[in-house]
Amino acid sequence: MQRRSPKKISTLPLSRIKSAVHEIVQRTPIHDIHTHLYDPALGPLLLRGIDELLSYHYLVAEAFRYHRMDYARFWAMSKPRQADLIWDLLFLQNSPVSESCRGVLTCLQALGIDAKKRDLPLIRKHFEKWSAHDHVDRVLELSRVGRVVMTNNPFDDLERPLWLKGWKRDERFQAALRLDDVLVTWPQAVPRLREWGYDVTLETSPRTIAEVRRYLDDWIKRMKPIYLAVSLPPCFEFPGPGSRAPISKLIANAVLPVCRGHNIPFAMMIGVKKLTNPQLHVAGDSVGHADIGVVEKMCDAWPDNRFLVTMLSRENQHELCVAARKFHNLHIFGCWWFLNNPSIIEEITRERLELLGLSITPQHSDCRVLDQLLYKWGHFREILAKVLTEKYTDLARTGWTLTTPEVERDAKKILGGSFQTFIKN
Ligand code: FIX
Ligand code: ZN
Repeated sequence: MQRRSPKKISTLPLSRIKSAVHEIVQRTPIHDIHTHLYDPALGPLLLRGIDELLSYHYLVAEAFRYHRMDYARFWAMSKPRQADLIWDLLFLQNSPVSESCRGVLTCLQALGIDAKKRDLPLIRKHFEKWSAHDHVDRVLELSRVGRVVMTNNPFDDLERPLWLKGWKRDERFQAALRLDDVLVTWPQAVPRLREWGYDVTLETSPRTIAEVRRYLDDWIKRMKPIYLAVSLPPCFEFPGPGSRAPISKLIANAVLPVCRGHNIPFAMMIGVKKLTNPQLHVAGDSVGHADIGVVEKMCDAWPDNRFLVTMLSRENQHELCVAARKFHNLHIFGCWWFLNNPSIIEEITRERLELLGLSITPQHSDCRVLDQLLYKWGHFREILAKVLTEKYTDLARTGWTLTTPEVERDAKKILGGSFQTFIKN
């Protein structure tokens, strides 16, 4: 039988690269590997709608730059009243030029809600008609986000009982077991772990280490997390054998061995200065430059562990790329928090592609409000398409030819595929 020659796939001419890349990046589904969203079955834990969008802690911090209201008085206000104040200050009295404000408008536009009338009560009415499940379906479809990784914390008094009861999981929402309470505030964690039947003491004795491992095993079995995660301060030090600090001993002797045993990565989010202004609550965290040497030494000391790392300081980004070139058990991700602005996203994405090719996950959304998926990914896709177009154009100018399936393959990797490969191997 005559073998048919493989279908000839036409190459992309220079003139078509831009439109092809933009179209492909726009339609490629996303694996959003770090958010604060929840399976809709978890009810009120999943924040959604205009009042949550406006009272997002990024906008709270920005609004306080325009008013001197007593902090306690602001926090005593209801969410709708906080939203009214923020809408007035950041959208009506001043043009909403900040990324967080523009994001709210992008969400409304994507949902087909007209903000031009600037009628907040009318905007509220639009959101009232959607049930949580319909809202989730609509936003995931519009944002083309296929998978969302949650941030799950057994120390959260609202969340823990829901996990103990169990529910039929929405497979679009994957779990990540968060360890800040155990690792960063160990003294406060001890009594709670003991209350839950884990025989731990403040001293991180071998018995305590064994019991922390049991705690991790129990929650890994319950949550089936795709990674364990912790947010670390800029001063976090290498948890070497001689370290005395509980966090170091717990990471080295409990977390990393458990991650190896379950073959799941450990995610370190490094560089947060917690509650620099405590009166701003969750909006009060700041940023500090961390020592990249800690990341390098951990990747070197534990070659059988896989590390997902994002760093909060812009000044850490280039050295994080170089560290990733040295260790294939290090996968870097996201333009986190204060980096999630177009000017910095473009700079970081460009340097990552130039130093690491496609072996990265350049963005996560960190969404706290469901609707934010629409802006955090809508804005990022534009920037990614622009940077990728430049890179492919550079290639074309060397005479290299590109096909549409190759661009589709690359976009899929960058928008979650490289992460999926990393967590599997
Ligand atoms: O530690 C984290 O997961 C941070 O992303 C959050 O604490 C932070 O408030 C946030 O949502 C940033 O985008
Ligand atoms: Zn986060």
